[in-house]
Amino acid sequence: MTDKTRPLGITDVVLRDAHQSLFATRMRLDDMLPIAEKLDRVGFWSLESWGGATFDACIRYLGEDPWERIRALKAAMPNTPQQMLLRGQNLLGYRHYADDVVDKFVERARTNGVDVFRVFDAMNDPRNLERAIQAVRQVEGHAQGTLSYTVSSVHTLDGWVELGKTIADMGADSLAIKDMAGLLKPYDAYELVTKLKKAVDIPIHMQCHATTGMSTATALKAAEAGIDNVDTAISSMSMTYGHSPTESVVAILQGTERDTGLDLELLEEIAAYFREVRKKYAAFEGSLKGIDSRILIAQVPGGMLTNMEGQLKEQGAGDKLDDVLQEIPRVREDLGFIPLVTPTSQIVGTQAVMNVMMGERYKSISKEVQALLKGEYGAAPAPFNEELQARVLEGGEPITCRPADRLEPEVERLSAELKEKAKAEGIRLAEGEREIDDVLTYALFPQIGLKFLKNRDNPEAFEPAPQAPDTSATLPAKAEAKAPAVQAAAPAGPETYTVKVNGKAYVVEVAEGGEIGEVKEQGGGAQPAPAEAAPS
Ligand code: PYR
Repeated sequence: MTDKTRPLGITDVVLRDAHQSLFATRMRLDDMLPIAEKLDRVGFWSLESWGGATFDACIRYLGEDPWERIRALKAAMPNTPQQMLLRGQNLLGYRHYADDVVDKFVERARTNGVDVFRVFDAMNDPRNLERAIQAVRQVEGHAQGTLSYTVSSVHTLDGWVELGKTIADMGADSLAIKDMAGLLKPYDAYELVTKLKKAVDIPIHMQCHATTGMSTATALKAAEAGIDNVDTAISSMSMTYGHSPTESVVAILQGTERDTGLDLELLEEIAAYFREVRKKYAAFEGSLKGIDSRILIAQVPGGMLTNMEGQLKEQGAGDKLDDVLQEIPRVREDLGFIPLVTPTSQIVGTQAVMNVMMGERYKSISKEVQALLKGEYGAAPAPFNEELQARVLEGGEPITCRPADRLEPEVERLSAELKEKAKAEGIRLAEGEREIDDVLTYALFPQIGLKFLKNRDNPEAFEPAPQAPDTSATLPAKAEAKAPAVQAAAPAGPETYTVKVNGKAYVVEVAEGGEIGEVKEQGGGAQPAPAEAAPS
């Protein structure tokens, strides 16, 4: 049913996808909690605050327990539904997990504070969404099924509507259009939302990335078509690789039938807070300043482009970017026009880089592309390149069932395995009902999960917390002389600065007297490795 006179609902993504997209998922809980009370007062339909790459970033880089994070956020914002992004059968990792892991993970996420679960699959294979959607319903969460929007010769408006119907028939409470590369054009969104609203009777949500510059216009046309809810990010954490600014969408709709009713002044207070917080994370920011029109042609998510630029530069092949951009659509076609989103964006991107760097297409085929061609990730929107698939199958048969049907239950085995390792290595696991949370951390990320559990109380094992920039360091000598109080309060010994060169962050020690001391690469680079925390 289409009701074009209801207020448009807003999901603000500042606590998850905004910093995942803008500064490699590095925002810490300590920078979220001080503003939680204000965020909770806004009246957002939901706040996206967990999932996606945040779990990985917490345990890999920040030394923060992701379970503790969601508990703290839920407690600090009791009036606002907390939303997470769940990669269907991949949960928050990069492979398919057995159904019992999916069930347990969803149950524990719900218990720890998640209300709304946005569930997507990188192949758009509905069989990969089914179990997670059922699991969310089982624990009385809001199950939002997702269309991972992409553009190709096999993707049609009718096809999207059919997929939407399939997801609604699975029992989803709402349906999200997830436009991770910012490819959904405003007038196409109008048509898509109009058709979906006629075809399904669950609310429609939408997230568009701003990278191509179309997202706010797309939100507006979707609102005109009667969409129920859109994602935005508070203005100081919006645009480029991220999303449309919340305040702009709120202001555009003020006084119209879709007026969100949100308070711009309160939103501005929140924006002011994040304007300062963001400065601390400058070392992790990508280089994009405005709009990347290359994405309109290459049709890849913005984060993927930055990762690839970084990868190529590290290999001294920065000049090969254009070749790789031409290769990506060809690899994607060979793999059945799959959407590009975690983990398929990394899989396609890496193979495209390999094809270009080796000077020959598929001279070597990555393990992940082989798995994909064997059907281990599910069905693609179009047939795979037959020759390539035959080469990988070596006479064998492809998998045509739901991939997780081939997986044995894993929770008990992993639980026993972790306890044994914990005993052998003197790791203290969480007690009582929370012990299973540690098992799930280990289940999703066996190596870095174990390393995290081992070092949970040892911040030294992780990236140092970012500091607010020391603005006094940039003042000329004359101004320094005017600020003796600051000077007197400054700690003795060397000052440290973060300097960014070619997308990598370096921590530079400057001794008293201005002598440059030790130079260390910070956190292994400013951009996440492709198999890790790529922005959506
Ligand atoms: C993620 O899977 O992390 C996305 O943001 C799509």
